[in-house]
Amino acid sequence: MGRLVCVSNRISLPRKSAAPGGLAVGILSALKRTGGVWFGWGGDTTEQDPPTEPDIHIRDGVTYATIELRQSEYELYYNGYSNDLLWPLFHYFLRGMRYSNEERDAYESVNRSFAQKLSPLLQPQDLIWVHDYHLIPLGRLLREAGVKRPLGFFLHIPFPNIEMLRVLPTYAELLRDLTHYDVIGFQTENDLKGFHSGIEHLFGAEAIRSDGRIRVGDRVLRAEVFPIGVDVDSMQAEAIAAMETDVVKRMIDSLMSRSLMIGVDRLDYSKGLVERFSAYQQFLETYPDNIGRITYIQIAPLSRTDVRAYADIRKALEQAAGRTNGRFADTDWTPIRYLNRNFPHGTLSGFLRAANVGVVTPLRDGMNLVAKEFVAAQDIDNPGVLILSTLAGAARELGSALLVNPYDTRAVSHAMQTALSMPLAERRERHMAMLEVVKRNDISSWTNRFVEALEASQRDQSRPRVLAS
Ligand code: GDG
Repeated sequence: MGRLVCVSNRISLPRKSAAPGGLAVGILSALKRTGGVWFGWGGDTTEQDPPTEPDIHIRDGVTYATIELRQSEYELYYNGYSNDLLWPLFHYFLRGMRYSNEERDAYESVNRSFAQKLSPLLQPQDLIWVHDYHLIPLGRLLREAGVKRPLGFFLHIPFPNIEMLRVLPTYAELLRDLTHYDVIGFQTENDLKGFHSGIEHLFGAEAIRSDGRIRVGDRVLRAEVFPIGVDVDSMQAEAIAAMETDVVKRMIDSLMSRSLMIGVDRLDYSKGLVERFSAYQQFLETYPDNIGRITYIQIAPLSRTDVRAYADIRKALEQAAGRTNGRFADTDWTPIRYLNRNFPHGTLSGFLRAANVGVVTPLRDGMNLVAKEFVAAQDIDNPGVLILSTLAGAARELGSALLVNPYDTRAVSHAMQTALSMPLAERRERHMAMLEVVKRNDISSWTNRFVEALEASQRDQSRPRVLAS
């Protein structure tokens, strides 16, 4: 296999505390297995012209190549086009989206500078794997820069159906840009269907071949489903070790034998936290026997703090947690412990293991790694129960969770009650079924399958006549 070169908007540098976020968690686990290069923005902005050459750090077989961005461009490309437009649109939040041509231009120009700085680093046998919605045009721009190697793209978030996508003034350009890659990966069948609907709209139904490959002009590309997973063995080992640490022991002692329900999410409106808090309040009202007997810990590290919608959701959550605590708390009990803190991953895994219930109720999510981490972290002899949104990609695989519609707060509150009273035999049965899937679709299977598809795509391009329909 050639050298794997992963490219993402932001990279997690070694020794800096890990930024919470599924993309970084996934890429780092993949690169630790294969070695290779991780290229992306290092987190620094400048008012002047950024240096033309990336900064290079090598650690544990991974080369980290980081670039700087100009502050003004970063705001327009990252806060603006990526997170005020593509993120809400792809998560079906039309009300939250805002289009600006200036931001669109900055998106193109930042992608161009990624291509200019990346292409001189590439070697003849490299396999290039671009990640996520910030970098959709990068494939086209790398081709323009003369890169001939296989190019893969993985979308970590949902891909909307064409009727939704058409709201974007540049939707055709976005779809065309995707066709410059050799392999396009999605989290679920549903996302792939969304992409197919766009391809059909733009190029006609005949562009989608019976073997699932897509023909655009004289190129053939693979669009497939690669559900991202977690490193199950390391998550299990981390969780077991974390139970012996002071921080996890102190948390468990502080529960005073109460049941624990936990949520771990970046603070993001797509994660359904406002609805979840309201479901929890309804749960305490509807099933008052639980008052004083359960503690709900919600860990929600801040993210994208410069984007307005994130400031708004933060305020709404503080108010919601305050309302429930104000109404139900006692001198020796707080119903919700709401923490906007970032914890080390090991500590989180201990918290997940200690929990009786994991609550993962996004309003829309590409996959949701926390759901899989919760399953991996459990004690198989006495596992907790997962409550999972049907609108998370993970629900496609974790059918043995208690599946809920996150908008239906009554159903979610009922699921909380069901989870807390579930007999051991049923908990074990559901957990075992989920663990099997989480193991099968783990992080190495995600990485290997994607890299294999990328290698196979080389053969597709070199044998166009065999593949012609
Ligand atoms: C995107 C897609 C898709 C959370 N808090 C802390 C922390 N985390 C870690 C979790 C988990 C990751 O961050 C979050 O991943 P998710 O998948 O849940 O969500 P997104 O960040 O939105 O990820 C998502 C994912 O990409 C991968 O493709 O599943 O659908 O939206 O690993 O454990 N990690 C640390 N401290 C925290 O406080 N260290």
